[in-house]
Amino acid sequence: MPVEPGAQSLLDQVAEAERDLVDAAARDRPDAESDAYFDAVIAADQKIEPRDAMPDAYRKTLIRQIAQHAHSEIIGMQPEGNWITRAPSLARKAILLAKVQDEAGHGLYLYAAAETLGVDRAELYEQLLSGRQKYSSIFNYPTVTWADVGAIGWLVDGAAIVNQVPLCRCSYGPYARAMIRVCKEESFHQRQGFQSLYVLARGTRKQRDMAQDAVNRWWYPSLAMFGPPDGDSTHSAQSMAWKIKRYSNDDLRQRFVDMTVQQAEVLGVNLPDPDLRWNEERGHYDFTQPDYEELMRVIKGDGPCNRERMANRRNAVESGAWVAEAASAYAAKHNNRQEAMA
Ligand code: FAQ
Repeated sequence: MPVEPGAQSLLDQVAEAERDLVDAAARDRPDAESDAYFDAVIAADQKIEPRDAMPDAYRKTLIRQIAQHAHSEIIGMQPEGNWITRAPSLARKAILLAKVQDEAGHGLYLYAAAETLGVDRAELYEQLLSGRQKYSSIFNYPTVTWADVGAIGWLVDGAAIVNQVPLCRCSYGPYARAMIRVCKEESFHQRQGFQSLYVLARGTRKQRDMAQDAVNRWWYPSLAMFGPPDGDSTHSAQSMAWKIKRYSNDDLRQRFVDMTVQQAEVLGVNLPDPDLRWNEERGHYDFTQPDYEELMRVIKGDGPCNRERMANRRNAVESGAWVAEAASAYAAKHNNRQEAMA
């Protein structure tokens, strides 16, 4: 659309004023290569981007956490993937397939976010397979009945959301942005789990027992997902100072309990904790802590399904190597053609 003559000069003036503002901001801002810039960005609650200088320890912490998170998403496909062939209806199968595919997608965004910190995805896979990097303890528990799929959606995705919504405000831009989409999808996952359990909890006696049994088995492992208690958490204080983590492990665990008690009432299932009760003074529910010694054993590789999960992962890498090679060859050919045309 043509611009009227008077309007053009106004637009030029606005553009010039904007340029002045940007120049002034650049003059006042410390050099993006400097430590002062990093400190100023963190203090102002802004985002650190891949091109910015950052302390080595900040970079290492992010690589550790984002890689562990990415590994959790892809290993996390296994417990529910176990039920895709046995879902009780076509609709449930389609929903479960979509959910498990979403987890793969989350892994991909997260590996991509980790790569912006200068590590190679292949290196991260290698560290997972060699046991040097971990994945969430929760995925080392078995899915023995169909109700476990509902309990994972409701409790595990529910816990994941409580932990991950604050990560949308993490100080590292690529991680924070990846978490926005992940959280939207996890929220849908949580609702489908709730809905699936809701149906079972209103079914036959056997279905109701199955739903309750699944909740009994997933409750404490879900509480343990939030990590060790604050007093034993090695990384929390520094990660909170850097605004990677926004809340401590115990604060998030409490938030999850407070939210879940009311949902259990709507579902009509019992949470397996005789000491769970509202504490008027604290304004929170009191609850029994999970077994943190068990959490440490599971993290170190000695949970009910650790060996099986890693064996499946290794097998997927080996038997799928030809697909990865073909995809890389195709991408290289496509790039070469694009470059030749350019
Ligand atoms: N499992 O000092 P802290 C999902 C380790 S995704 C294993 O408190 P930090 C979606 C910790 O790494 C679930 N290891 O550590 C889904 C550290 O070990 P290191 C994954 C654990 O990092 C749903 C040591 O203990 N979510 O569910 C665990 O400050 C359904 C000391 O702990 C994320 O990764 C654990 N539970 O806090 C998919 C979220 N807890 O490295 C499929 C991002 C602690 O010193 C189906 N991560 N450790 O040897 C985080 O928010 C944090 O990393 C925490 C741990 C909160 C997990």
